Amino acid sequence: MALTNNKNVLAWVDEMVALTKPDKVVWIDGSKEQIDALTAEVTSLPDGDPNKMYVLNQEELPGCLYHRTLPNDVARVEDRTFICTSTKEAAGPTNNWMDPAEMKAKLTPLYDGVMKGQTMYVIPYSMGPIGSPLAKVGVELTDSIYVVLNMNIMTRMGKAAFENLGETSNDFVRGLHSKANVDPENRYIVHFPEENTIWSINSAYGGNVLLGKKCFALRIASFQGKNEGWMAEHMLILGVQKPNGETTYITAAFPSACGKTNLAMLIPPEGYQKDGYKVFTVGDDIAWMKPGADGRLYAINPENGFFGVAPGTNEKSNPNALACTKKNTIFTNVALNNETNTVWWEKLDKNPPVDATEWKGAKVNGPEYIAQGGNLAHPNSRFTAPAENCPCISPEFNNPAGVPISAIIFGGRRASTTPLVYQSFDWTHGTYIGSAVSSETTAAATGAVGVLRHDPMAMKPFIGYNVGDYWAHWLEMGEKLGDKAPKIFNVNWFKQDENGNFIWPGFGDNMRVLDWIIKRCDGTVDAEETAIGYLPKKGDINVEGIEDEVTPEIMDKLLAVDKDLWNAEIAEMRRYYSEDIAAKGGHVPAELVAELDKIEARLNA
Ligand code: OXD
Ligand code: MN
Repeated sequence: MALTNNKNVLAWVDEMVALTKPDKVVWIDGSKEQIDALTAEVTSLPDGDPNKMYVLNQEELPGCLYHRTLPNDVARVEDRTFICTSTKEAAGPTNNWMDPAEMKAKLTPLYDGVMKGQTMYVIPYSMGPIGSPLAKVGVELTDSIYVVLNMNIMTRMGKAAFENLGETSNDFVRGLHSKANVDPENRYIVHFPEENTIWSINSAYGGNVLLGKKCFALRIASFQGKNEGWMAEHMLILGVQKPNGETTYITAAFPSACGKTNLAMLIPPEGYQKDGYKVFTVGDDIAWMKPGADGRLYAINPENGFFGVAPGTNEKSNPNALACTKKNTIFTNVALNNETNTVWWEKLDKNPPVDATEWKGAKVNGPEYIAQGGNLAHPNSRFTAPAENCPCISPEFNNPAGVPISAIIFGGRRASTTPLVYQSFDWTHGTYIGSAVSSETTAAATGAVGVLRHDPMAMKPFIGYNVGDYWAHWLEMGEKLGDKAPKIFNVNWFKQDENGNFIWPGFGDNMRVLDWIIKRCDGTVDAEETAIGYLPKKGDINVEGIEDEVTPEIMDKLLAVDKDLWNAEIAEMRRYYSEDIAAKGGHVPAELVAELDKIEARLNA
């Protein structure tokens, strides 16, 4: 039975049913009975069925399920992801583009009758706490129970999501997903931002099919944010509670594999814990931010769970994330320990299961398989875990008003050039710093130099419109926020010495950098004015307890601003703006080019 009398929802569902022709349509109300019944159905499928999910050891992992996707379908597919705006220019140089009508003509035959013999699930969901002025409604149509069960963790799913939609509102995002034949040649992840619509076909991997996440909460939402005066960003949100009980909220944007989930769930060093510092997680991947009544920028995490990378997660690297996965979690493409019917992944511990099933489904001897160079878990294997499982989840997680943001941090993986931390002079300079976010990959085998990958604001794969207009929107937001704007910082946990060793311990010790950032926001610490921004003065990064590792000489290296390297950095940014962006239809704001001139003048003064 339809769960809404919203005319636009009903008309669109009818239209998509006529196109995909399912045998049955089931509206997902979010009730436990319905979830239990779907779980029973999907776990009783025969082995070998690609949709099959498995029940794990219910004593050790209560409520946990396991699933393997097809080997050709294990990650987001950026080359098959499209932004279909009415002009190519509106999509800009960082997106694949096709004319919306042309794309629909191409995909309609693929969707025609694709759900024959199957059930279509209609999933109403809210991104953000239901009733929050920052939240938005989505409806995903899918033929996958795996999608329903994952959306149940990642979003506020079910009838309640329709509560505030009313009969005539058109403000909901239409997502159509079919796994179809999971055919990589016909796999498309397509966004029609002007129509609040997403079409995803021929994939069953989370990042391509949980349409609330990257597709809605970043690509569509960034477009909505530009038009409606708010921001959708690829940012974690954390709160640091100080000994006086006050909490400072910070967001941070890093490209993939730079430790967003780890920073979001950071455990402070012992000295900080003794002093009474606590870190709370509001989100690990996405922030929606809007000015509040007091003029400050407020953020919510639109998600309700964590879709985290499993390999590398362990008791040392991120005990809080590991704790999240102990109940009501869905594991995808990790390895199975057949003896205990539990899960395993690389770096979970030093004991790979002897009786193992690797991520493609073959029974193997774990230690031998690894010794031969195999991965038991796929490197992009995932856990889908409810946020409420997180031991350090913020008490403000469900606050409809969001949390006021004092600082925005950008960062990437840079072996040299970029110091451990620095602060922008102002919002415009901070926007420049965001536009310059990049990460290096090192060709370890040959010891070759790092290859720089630009990833502005860590949003390159997720900006739903012209990247230059996105930068302009950042500048406009700064103007609107004025002196209430968060301060903007850049961090680099990945600086190396001449021998390629990391010289900053990272992980929990990143708290020491957050401490400086918070003091800058509170106005309780001075800074060194340099050509690139404000840097910590000598002695202002607390190294108590790590003095042996981070000596004054190392700290000097961590905070060095090398004139030649920075001149090269500026030259590269000029090339990037002109060749990669402007020459390809991106509108680089003049204010950002002016920042390059200013940094260069200061460097060479
Ligand atoms: C990502 C993710 O790819 O969060 O950024 O999955
Ligand atoms: Mn992400």
